[in-house]
Amino acid sequence: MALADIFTRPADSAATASPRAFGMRPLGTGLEGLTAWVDDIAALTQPDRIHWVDGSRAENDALLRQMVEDGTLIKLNPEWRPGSYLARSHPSDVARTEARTFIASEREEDAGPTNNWAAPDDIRSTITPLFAGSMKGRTMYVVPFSMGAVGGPLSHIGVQITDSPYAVASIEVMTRVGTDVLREIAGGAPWVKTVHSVGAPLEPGQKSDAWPCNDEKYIVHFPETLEVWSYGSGYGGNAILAKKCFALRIASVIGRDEGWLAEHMLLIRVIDPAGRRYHVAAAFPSACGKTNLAMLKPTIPGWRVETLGDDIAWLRPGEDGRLWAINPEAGFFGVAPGTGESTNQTAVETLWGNTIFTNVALRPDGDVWWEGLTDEAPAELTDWQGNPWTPAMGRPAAHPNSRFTVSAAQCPQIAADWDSPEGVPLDAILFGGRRATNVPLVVEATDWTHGVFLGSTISSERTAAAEGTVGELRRDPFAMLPFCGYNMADYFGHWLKIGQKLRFDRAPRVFQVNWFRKGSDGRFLWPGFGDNARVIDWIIRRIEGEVPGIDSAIGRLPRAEDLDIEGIAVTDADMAELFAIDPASWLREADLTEEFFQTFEGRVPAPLWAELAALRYRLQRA
Ligand code: SAT
Ligand code: MN
Repeated sequence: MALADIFTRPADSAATASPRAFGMRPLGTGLEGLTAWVDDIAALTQPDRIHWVDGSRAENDALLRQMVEDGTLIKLNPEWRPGSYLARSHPSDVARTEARTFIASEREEDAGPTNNWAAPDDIRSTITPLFAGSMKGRTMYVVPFSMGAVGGPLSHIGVQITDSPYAVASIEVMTRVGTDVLREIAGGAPWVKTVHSVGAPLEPGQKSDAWPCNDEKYIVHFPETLEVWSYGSGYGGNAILAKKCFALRIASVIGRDEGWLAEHMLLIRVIDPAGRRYHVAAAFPSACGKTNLAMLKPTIPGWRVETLGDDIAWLRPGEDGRLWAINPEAGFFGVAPGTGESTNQTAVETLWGNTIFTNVALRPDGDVWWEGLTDEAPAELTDWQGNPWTPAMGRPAAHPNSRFTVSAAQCPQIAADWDSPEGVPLDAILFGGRRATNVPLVVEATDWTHGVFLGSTISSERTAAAEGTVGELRRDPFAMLPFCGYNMADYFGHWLKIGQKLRFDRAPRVFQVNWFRKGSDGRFLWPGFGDNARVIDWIIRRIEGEVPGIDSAIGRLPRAEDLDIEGIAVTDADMAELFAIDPASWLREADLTEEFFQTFEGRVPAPLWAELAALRYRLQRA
């Protein structure tokens, strides 16, 4: 089949295909395989129309115009926010739904205790009837996309079928969409199948809700057949299947099998006053400041940061014994609240236009607002649900998980080579979370295995990015708890194995950081944001061997004099609290780690148990 024929295929070619046992039909490769799959899905979901997305500007314009007409998007005032739109989701569809997210591997132990497992056949027979006719009255879009530069050595291709034009517009920002990708498929490149339906079929003549969705939700991953099926939600990671579903859950499985890592990490280049360049990847749970760190403006003179990615990094050991990283995405899907001139000026500048906002507040002048954008709230607003709002009401105007979707290229400090196919060699890996107590500002792992141990024990206070009680402490190893597509204990083992492929003197050094420690008076001890560069400065001086690390029970700490705190309001007492290690509460953490490791029923690798034993030994003597 010729590439051009795809766009002119009659929509009714699918109607002749009969619904089959989905996922069971051998597809073959190339465009024939793709069109056979599209026909299968269309026969199942019965859309009115099929639209093959070519990724062109004209197509995107038409899509946005249609969504404005349908009431899904509100066009913002172009004087303030050109080319930008506001979407308001259904109030029940505002975050990833982890309880409805499943890993359907053949064997339960391959999903592991941290995932919801479902037997593939069982869950197929549950969801297939839901998808049957689920696109009636709607357009089915076929979106071919590439994660990483098209054709790059670490890039991977996917196709998303969706009945949500909002999802299409978002995927066009977040990935590389278009005909180049079809050309790769035509050339035989393997691709991941992702199917998404909001689960809101229309009767003839029925008008769609502005934000169609269904109370019943399923986000199902089939790691063995490289498929994702998502039903019922139009929001974020539930609907932009390229992101968490593919680039993390499915990609982590591909990485396990191929010898690389798919990680929930930002990626930056740090340039010191001498012009030396370092590459740092950092894993933090959702809504813990990854985007802020990715767009850091150092407060120490002479330092610069260039952004490479803010959420996902794919890491691959190179021939040279170093660990190479790419950002597979092409845009940012960032948390709006807390993003302002004083916290992330770069993000504010990035959002000057061409941005899709979701669940932020609308100003009377047709611009947007959210908590933290400015110190003072405007006198009146329309809140994220479309109701009149004034500051006196005492509730937030924007949803705490409200988001912006914007192209990475629009970031003023994006690295010129941010989408180079080979990526960048890593010098340091940071693990962090939101911890009010116990965890110091920064601690260095003594070696790779200790670094993997630190990653495996990360815990963090819950945020609004996922459903659940905000503030509750939960284990979030490598910030991958909701995103690892296979048994997390096997994943720890895979990290250890990757270390063996690196040259010991070229492997990135591993650090644990915590910007969120609070003093006994309940206030944050560390200013965070641009001042986090002071911690990175120490990290780089450690890499260069310019300063010693002080051995402690939990890892290497800075000497007080080596952390540059000149000009910031951090007192000696604050510094002492920031680095205080209380052996008794750390021993309690060690007990919790043991409990956590035990949930994996013997699968946690022995070197990590040895690290735990060594940690306890050091704490008991501290
Ligand atoms: O909704 S997403 O999963 O894409 C965002 C996040 O949780 O980080
Ligand atoms: Mn994330």
